[in-house]
Amino acid sequence: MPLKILLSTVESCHLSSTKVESMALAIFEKNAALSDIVSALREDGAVIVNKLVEPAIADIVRAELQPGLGQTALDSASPFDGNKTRRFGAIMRSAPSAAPLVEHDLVVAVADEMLLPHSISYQVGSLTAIEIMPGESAQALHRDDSIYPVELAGMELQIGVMWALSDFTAENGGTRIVPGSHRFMRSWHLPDVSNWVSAEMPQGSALFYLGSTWHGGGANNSDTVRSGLINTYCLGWLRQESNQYLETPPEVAAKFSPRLRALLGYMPHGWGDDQLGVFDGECQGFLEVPPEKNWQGKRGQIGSEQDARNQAGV
Ligand SMILES: O=C(O)CCC(=O)C(=O)O
Ligand SMILES: [Fe+2]
Repeated sequence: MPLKILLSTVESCHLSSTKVESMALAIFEKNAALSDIVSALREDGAVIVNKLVEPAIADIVRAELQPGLGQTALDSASPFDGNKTRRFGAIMRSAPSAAPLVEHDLVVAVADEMLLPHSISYQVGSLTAIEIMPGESAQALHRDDSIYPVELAGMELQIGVMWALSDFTAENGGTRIVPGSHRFMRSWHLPDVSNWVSAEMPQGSALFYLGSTWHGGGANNSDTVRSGLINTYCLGWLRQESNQYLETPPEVAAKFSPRLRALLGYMPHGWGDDQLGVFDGECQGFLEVPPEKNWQGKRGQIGSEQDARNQAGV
C-alpha cells in the first residue's frame, strides 16, 4: 500500500478512536448500587454521587481548613496550581472532621473495586484542599497519574475523589472532566481534550474520577469561592504523592480509626515475608495487620516451608 494511503488510514483510525462526543457525567444518589456506580466510573472515567455527606459536614471541614488555606500565599502559586487558587495539604492535622470523608464507606468500596485487582491494599496518595477564587482562569487539563512513569493497560494506578465543600457550578470553577479520556493512550502529544464537561454538584457531593482521566480546575467567573477537597488513593506498592507520615505524624494519626490510619499508610502492604512498609519498632499509629479483611490478601506469597519442601522434592 502506498505510504500516503497508509498514513491517511492511520490518521482516520486515530481520529475516530479518540473522538468523544460531549456527554454529561452520570449522577447517582448516595443509596445507588455500588455496581452501577463502578460501571459508570469504568465506562466514563468519572461519576458524581449527589450529596454523599450532609452539607453541614462540608461546612465544618471547610471552616477547619481556613487557617491552613489562609497561610497559602497566592503569589507563590505556579502556572499549573493557579494564581488565584489556595491549596493546603496537611488535612488530617488541621481538619479532623475530614476523617469521615477520607475513610467514607462508599469511597473505600469503590477503591476496593478499582485498586484491589492490582494491589493487596491501597493508601492515600494525597489529601488537598483547593479553593478557586473569583477571577481564576482554567487549570490545564491533565491526568493525575502522570506522576508515575508507567502505563499498563487495564491497570488504574490511582483514583481521585473531589468533595464539594461548596456548591460546584460551571460558572464558579467546578472541576472539568473529559469523559472517556481514561482510554486515551499516554503520549508526548496532547490528545484532543476539547470535549470537557463541568462537574456541577451541590455541596456535600463527591466526584469520583480515575487517575488516568483528563480533568482540571475550571475558571471561576463567579463572585464566590469554589471550595473542594481532593483525596487520591493509589496502589499499595506505589510511593504516596504527598508524604502522609510527615503530613500526619504518628501522634496525630493515633487519634484516628484503624481504617483511617491504614489509609494514611500506617500499615504494611502484603503478607508474611512479602511485605512493603514493614516496621519493627514502637509506633502508636502503626497497625501490624490491615484492619479490613479485603486488604489482607495473601496473593503472590511464595517461600513457605511447603514451597521449600516441594522444591527439595521431599
Ligand atoms: O480544583 C480542581 O477542580 C482540580 C484540581 C486538580 O485536578 C489538580 O490540582 O490536580
Ligand atoms: Fe488533577
